[in-house]
Amino acid sequence: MNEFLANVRALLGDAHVLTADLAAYATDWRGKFTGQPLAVLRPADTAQVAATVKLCAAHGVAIVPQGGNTGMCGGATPDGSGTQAVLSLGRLNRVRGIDPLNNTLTVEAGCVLRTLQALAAAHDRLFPLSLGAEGSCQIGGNIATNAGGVQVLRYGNTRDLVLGLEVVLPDGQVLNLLRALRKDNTGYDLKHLFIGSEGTLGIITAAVLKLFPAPHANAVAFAALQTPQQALQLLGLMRGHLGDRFTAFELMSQASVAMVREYFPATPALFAAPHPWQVLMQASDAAGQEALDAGFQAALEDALAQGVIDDVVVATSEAQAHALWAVRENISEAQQHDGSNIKHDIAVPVSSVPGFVEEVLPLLHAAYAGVRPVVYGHLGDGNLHFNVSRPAGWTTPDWQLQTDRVNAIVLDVVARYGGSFSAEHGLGQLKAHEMLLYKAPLEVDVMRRIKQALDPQGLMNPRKLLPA
Ligand code: FAD
Ligand code: 2HG
Ligand code: ZN
Repeated sequence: MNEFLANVRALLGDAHVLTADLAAYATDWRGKFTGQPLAVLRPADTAQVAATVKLCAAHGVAIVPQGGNTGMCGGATPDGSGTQAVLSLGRLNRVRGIDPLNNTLTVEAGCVLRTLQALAAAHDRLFPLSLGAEGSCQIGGNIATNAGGVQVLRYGNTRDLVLGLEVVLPDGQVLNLLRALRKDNTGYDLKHLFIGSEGTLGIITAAVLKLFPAPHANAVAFAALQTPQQALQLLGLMRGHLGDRFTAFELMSQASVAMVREYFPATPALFAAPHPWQVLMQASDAAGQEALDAGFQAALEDALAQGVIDDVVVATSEAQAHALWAVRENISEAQQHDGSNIKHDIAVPVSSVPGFVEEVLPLLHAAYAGVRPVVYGHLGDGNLHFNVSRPAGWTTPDWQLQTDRVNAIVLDVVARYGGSFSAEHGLGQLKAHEMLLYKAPLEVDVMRRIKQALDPQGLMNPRKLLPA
């Protein structure tokens, strides 16, 4: 290891091979996983990433790629052996080019998502990926996890937003797939192998991203309703009125909103009395505000007239729209303050969400008196964060010991609905084991064959995504 460290220092410079004060790199955002990195390596560009990976391969050093370290599944956290190097992508933060006529942006992996959104806006374009961690997550991490977020309903998830990639393979070769084409049927589309591969097949160093016309009009509202079934009806109604202008549809249980109000006391009460379920909606349009407002208003009036919603608050300013969004975006952090919860990031067909929720909740309550399910998420995508907070009187460690049982209660029902045990966060080390429980053995086997073909030494993010 000393020889490896000496060589990598010669390559990157002493300042970019960290072996002390590594706490920020050793623990995940949730504080659930802590590892012990051999070192943190901070290459400056693709050539340095390639040379570093070659050096790791020559010395048999395992690599854990790390972007903004906001992942939910411990994918960017090394194990406790002290033998794995964290490869931090933060210095690869250059914009290589923007082509407004082609509607593309070519950037390096370490660019922070919010800076890319701002860059697109400065060119009167939209880069639509949007999620609570956007101030610190990096585009490389977004691509490696195929992140979802709050505008998938209209624009798709990260996979749909990537036209080209540059990847350093586990042997240190640079695979240049940086094409800015919307049509290209020349064999297997290799970029899709790396999107969502969570650092297990190579290191993403750059990408060509899709841009869209900038929305100049926005409408945001928070609606109160009684059941997820009504929320589903509302989704259909809003889309019927607004078509593709309807961009976000986020469901929240009352417990989720109450938790935000408890830990963020400045959060306003939006309705006179609590309602069992609430929905945050957004529509946007490249054309004028008046036409959008009229369509949005007509849709909401229709929903009220049909009794689909009980009440609604429509934002009348940008500041109010931000305040409404803050209620939704703060749920995750509120749950952190409340003590760790047993997370489920599940997907079922959109039409099955109400049935799924109605089936799981009684099972949980029967198993654990006083259990506090905090259910919210991207209903428009059939993706719920079905996070189960500990019952009153339980300590966090005691509750964590229930993880396998709680997982089985929730995920067995997900499986019966033909759903997914990880809709948008990936697997990392949190959910890798579920592969064996809920994926067909042949599917897992094909994944293992791909891993073996690209990473025969097994050095790229070992034991993440695929269980040992
Ligand atoms: P990291 O956490 O650093 O890494 C994630 C995984 O990608 C790891 O396996 C890592 O090894 C790998 N990786 C990172 N960079 C590279 C690279 N360049 N090449 C190869 N592999 C790499 N996720 C959603 O999908 N939707 C949401 O709505 C959402 N909301 C969130 C809200 C909050 C408050 C927080 C804290 C997180 C949220 N997330 C959400 C999860 C997280 O932000 C995303 O998964 C994000 O895409 C991770 O990016 P990152 O740069 O932080 O990656
Ligand atoms: C969100 O949609 C994120 O807010 C985080 O995906 C979900 O913390 C979670 O479980
Ligand atoms: Zn989410």
